[in-house]
Amino acid sequence: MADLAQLRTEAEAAVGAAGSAAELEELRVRYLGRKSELTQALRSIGELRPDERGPVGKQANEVRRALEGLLERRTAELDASELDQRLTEDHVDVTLPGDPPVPVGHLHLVSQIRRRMEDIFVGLGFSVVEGPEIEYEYYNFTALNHPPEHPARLPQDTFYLAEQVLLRTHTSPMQVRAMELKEPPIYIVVPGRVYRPDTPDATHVPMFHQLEGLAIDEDLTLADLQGTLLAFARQMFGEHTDVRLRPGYFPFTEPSVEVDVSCFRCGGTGYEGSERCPTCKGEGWIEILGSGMVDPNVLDYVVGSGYDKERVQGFAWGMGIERIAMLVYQVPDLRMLFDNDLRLLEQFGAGP
Ligand code: 2NM
Repeated sequence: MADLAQLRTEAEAAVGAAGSAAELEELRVRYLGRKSELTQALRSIGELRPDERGPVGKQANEVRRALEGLLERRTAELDASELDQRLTEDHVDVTLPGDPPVPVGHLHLVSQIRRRMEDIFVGLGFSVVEGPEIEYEYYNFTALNHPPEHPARLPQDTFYLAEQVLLRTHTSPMQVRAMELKEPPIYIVVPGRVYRPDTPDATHVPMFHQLEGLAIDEDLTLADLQGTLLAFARQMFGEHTDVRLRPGYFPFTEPSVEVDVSCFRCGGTGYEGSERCPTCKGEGWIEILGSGMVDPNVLDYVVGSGYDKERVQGFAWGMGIERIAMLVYQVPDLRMLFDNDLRLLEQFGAGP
């Protein structure tokens, strides 16, 4: 007859040291299985003397129950520690930034500047609106107060697709559409592609981007235009920037003004040390856009929508996005913005 007390001690030590479910299963077979000493002992109780059968059977059953209980507890313990381990090792911090396996790209310089401009004007209360690139001559010229003989209408200066249908030469036609669609107040900016048949050089390409703005409201004046563009200039070029308005001419505004910003490179001095500032060519000022008070003739074209010209005034402006990008990124030749040479593009990786 096996020594049940010793068997129990040995089995308890083995189960306590087991480190996996598989090991525990092995031990269950070894100590409680059909061929185990304990099972054999229980089976052969009948062969014992009658007075031994009671105490031995009792002890053997106690050992079996103790081992069963121990195996169960050890199984639960191992399950729990395995879960703990998985929880600490496998945790994923979803707040960490991504770690992409390949470098991510970024928006083109023109798109970056376009978005910065949109953000600034949205901050000033303007909405961003887009319009068709294929336009009617009516919206591109007629409603914008270009007389029939205006030279910009000639095929030398405008891509015609059909009679009275063209590629827009500015985004202003969408501003006429906006005025037809909605009563004042209107505060919109219209970014997008525009087309003019120019031979490419350092300052001309046949397709470029504009961002135009339009404000229509009661009692707007040139001072509102100046304040709006000053706020824009300071956010775009730096808080110390000044703006200067010079008289200009556009068919759709009266009066019209050319807008300069003080040079953000030399601070308006025109000098960098004793050298002429290369950004403003020594001028101290840089022309960035054209603008003016919307000509009453333009309002007349949309007056069907109930504008009271005695009270409703407007100002508008147009600027080239590439021109601003060239200034900000110090790109010397407009064509470089269309070459898509990575040696240029990879220098300006801000933002997606
Ligand atoms: C410019 C300069 C001045 C302009 C005018 C209008 C409209 F629709 F209100 F008549 N839109 N944009 C405008 C005025 C554009 O670009 C240099």
